[in-house]
Amino acid sequence: MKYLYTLCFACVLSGTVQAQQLAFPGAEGYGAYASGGRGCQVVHVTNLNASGPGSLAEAVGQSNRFVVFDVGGVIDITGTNLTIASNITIAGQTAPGEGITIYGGRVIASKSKNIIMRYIRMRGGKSVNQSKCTLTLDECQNFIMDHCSVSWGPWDNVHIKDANNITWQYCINSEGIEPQRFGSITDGTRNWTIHHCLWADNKSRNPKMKCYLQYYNNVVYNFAMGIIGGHSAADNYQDVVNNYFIAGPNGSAKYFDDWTATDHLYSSGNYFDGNCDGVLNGTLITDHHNATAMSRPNFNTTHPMNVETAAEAYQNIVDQVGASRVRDPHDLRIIEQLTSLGKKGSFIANEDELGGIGFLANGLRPTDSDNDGMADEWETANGLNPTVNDANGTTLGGGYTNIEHYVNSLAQKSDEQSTIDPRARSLEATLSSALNLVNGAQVDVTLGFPSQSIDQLKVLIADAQKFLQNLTEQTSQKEIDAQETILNNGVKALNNARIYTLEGFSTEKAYNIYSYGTHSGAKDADAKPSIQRRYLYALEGQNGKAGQLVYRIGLSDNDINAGKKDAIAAMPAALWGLEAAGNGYVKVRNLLTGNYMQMETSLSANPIAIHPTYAKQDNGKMAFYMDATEEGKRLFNVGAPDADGKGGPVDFFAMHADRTRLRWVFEQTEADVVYPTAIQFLSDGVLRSVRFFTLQGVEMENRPSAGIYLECTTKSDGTTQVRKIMAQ
Ligand SMILES: [Ca+2]
Ligand SMILES: [Ca+2]
Ligand SMILES: [Ca+2]
Repeated sequence: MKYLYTLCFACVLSGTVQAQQLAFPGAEGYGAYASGGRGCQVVHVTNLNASGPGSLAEAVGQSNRFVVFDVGGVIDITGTNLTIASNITIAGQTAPGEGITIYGGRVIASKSKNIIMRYIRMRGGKSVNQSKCTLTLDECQNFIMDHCSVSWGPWDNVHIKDANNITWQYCINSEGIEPQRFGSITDGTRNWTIHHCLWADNKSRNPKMKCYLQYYNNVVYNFAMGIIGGHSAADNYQDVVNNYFIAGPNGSAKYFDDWTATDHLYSSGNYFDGNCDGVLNGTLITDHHNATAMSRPNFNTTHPMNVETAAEAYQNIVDQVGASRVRDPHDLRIIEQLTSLGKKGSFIANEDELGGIGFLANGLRPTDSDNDGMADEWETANGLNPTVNDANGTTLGGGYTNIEHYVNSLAQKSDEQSTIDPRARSLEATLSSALNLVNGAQVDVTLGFPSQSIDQLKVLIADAQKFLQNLTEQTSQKEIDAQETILNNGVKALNNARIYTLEGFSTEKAYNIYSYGTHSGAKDADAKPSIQRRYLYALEGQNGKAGQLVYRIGLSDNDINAGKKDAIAAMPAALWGLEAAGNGYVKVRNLLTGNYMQMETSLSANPIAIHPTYAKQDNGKMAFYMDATEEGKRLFNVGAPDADGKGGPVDFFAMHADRTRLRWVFEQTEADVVYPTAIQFLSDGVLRSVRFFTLQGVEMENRPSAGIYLECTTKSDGTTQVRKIMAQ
């Protein structure tokens, strides 16, 4: 999958303009003025991979980016960390379906500056180092995290040391896991606002307040210890205003704990409900534990604050805390516990107690014709141009770029609230793969699907989504299975429709045809462009006649990225023009010789699905094919196949290869297509009769106008000779 992005015209870096421009409407507190990736390159996350092109890790790994999501689901980063650079907006609310969860590893924005992160779930889990946290923000500056969910941290859920100008709002911090099961730890963080956050099922540190902190309108639920003082030699300052502390099944009355005189605590409007009776009926907190009681707030700030009563904040949190555009099953569980008001909830050892991370439904990416990150429908409704990249325009005013207006419009509960009925998991999984197919088909730049076929599957996807939304207990398993069958048939139909299309190819451009390199003993998955590129190119034959196909090893991606020039890629003999042809053929013509290769088109939309095959050395010839994986159809070949028509592994050009190890890539180059004017045909012997065969071996009445053919010649002595010719 290609890594798609739009150009950055005027990336607004931190502090250069509009110092008082809010990160987004509703931003409050010390992090409210972060500008994130405003004006920066729009980068699409196109897959759920842990790394590599199209991944979230690659999107946020470099500074100055505005990140949107074309897919929804779980990004499993087990074994790795995901690092966020500076001047980044992560617009998780753009993810279709049930949104994005990062699972299995740490998210780190330490020492980074100016980040807006919205609608992202981060669930570390048991594979995270036991002394580490799910999210680490050490020495981070100008950071606002909104409608996110952070859980399953072994040490704490969040580690935030010596950070500055930070806001967390409308976030869930829950279910810290073994060994500590704690919420968040800090030391030395200044100018920090936490408001409208839900802290649930953490034993302690909700958070630890060894810092300067504004803490208003939060709910802390089911804790052994609630908020913790800094209890350090250095002074700390805490404004704790209008929060609700609610005991759960593991509960205690230690809503304030570990405070000493160095903690300067301003406490006002806070309530504690410790009776676990299913009703919100707490009493006003009037004690300060052992902290130094302040009679006025410590902080006299000018940034926006929307302070409600503790009871109002409780309701607001129930309604919208977390990545609540579509809440995932884990956040739904936490909200269900909270609203039980003391009846439900527990500390957990790790996610195994919950059945693991589970599955998130993907959704249909809205049509975005110019791929600037803004949906056509929204662009049209707002007077923007859905065929021109105007993401970073400021047409809509308000100090925000156009794409900021777009993502801000998505920052609310979706109409498509869905949770997965256990009986429909298989249907959901099919739906997810169908969505991946359709989403991928839209963005792939190589051989594509007919748009009509994509639309047909989209209709079936919409039907399945509607079916799932309307699923009730009365719906039978038979009906669910029938829906899945319909969708599966639609997926198959689209896969079969891959032939006869050249969407994405320009006949004005040339292409390199190369495969990825492998090594001896390699497995299918080992074929990587970083190892080597192996080119197919044509030599001009004797007397300017038919060319000969040659297979040569070129430089690896690593070499090319290091600045080396790949001589083979630059040779006209290695450059090919692609043209659509009738009757399901794709014509591939070599730039040097002008000769065509002809393909029986079962080309996949995804180049990795095309595999070459080498035949054994039969009749002194080396056969060479490309097969389409799904159906085993021959795409083109040189030479003759062996008896089984497939060929087996051979040593060829000092390289061991077989049909499973190489992947073919058609890569557009900058060269224009200029063909030689005169093409001569190969001819020898006295011909009595000539029959022409396509590469599939189908006899043809007349010689087609172009292609590579097997020529079957019957000579005067009655013998038959079969050989390849290339002709125009
Ligand atoms: Ca109560
Ligand atoms: Ca658009
Ligand atoms: Ca546009």
